[in-house]
Amino acid sequence: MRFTDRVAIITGAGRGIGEAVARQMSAEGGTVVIADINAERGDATAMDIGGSCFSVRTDISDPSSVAALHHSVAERCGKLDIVINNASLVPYQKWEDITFADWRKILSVDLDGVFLMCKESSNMMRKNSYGRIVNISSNTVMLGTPNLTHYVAAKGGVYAFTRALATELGKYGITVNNICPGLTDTDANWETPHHEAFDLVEGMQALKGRAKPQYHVPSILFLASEESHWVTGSTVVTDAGHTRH
Ligand code: 4PL
Repeated sequence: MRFTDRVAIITGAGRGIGEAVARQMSAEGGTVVIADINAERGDATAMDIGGSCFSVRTDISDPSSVAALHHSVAERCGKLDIVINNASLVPYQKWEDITFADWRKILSVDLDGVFLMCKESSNMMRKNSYGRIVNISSNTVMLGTPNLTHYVAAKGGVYAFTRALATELGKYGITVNNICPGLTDTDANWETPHHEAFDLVEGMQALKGRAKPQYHVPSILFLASEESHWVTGSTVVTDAGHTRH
């Protein structure tokens, strides 16, 4: 099994794409730590996955919460091999309505959160000269999708940061890559009008159908596994050819 003896933190894994990754990584032998701001949802998902999976309530935009997460992983697991930076807020706001406070809120979770996680995680991974960081960006970075200016700015930051961090961490045996999913059938998208774009987006995809969270899992787990040892600073676009990146 690909993840035997590996310890992974997956942010936002209480549901959606993160949950799908947590389930498969766990099935392949990994010790999965669900870091979700919604403790009830994180606990319920961890309980359902069972085995060595557990959940730590985490606000990735809060430095002390991210530090506490890493302390408990160090205590309970003794090391850290893999981080999937999946958690994000998915807003839907017209440009005309966005205030600076809205902008700051999205940037603090979707970009600052990835910085804080990478900072703590890379310090832990360095101790074993091994690490896999997989950041979840979005194909909206290429598309400039409407009603998402703050989100696109944050995800574009994640995309560019991935390349720069790969440069910094290569010498420690840590790879840093990112995934750009397209529009996906998740609760987060059903909670906003984004789901109204499913048919329009399907029309633009080279492959037909509506993305389920599980469709992104093989690409994410490849980048999280030892098999991707010669890949860093790279991007895999899992959007059925919507952008043909
Ligand atoms: C194509 O990541 O990739 C809407 C909302 N449309 O969050 C996304 C597309 C959304 C996307 C996304």
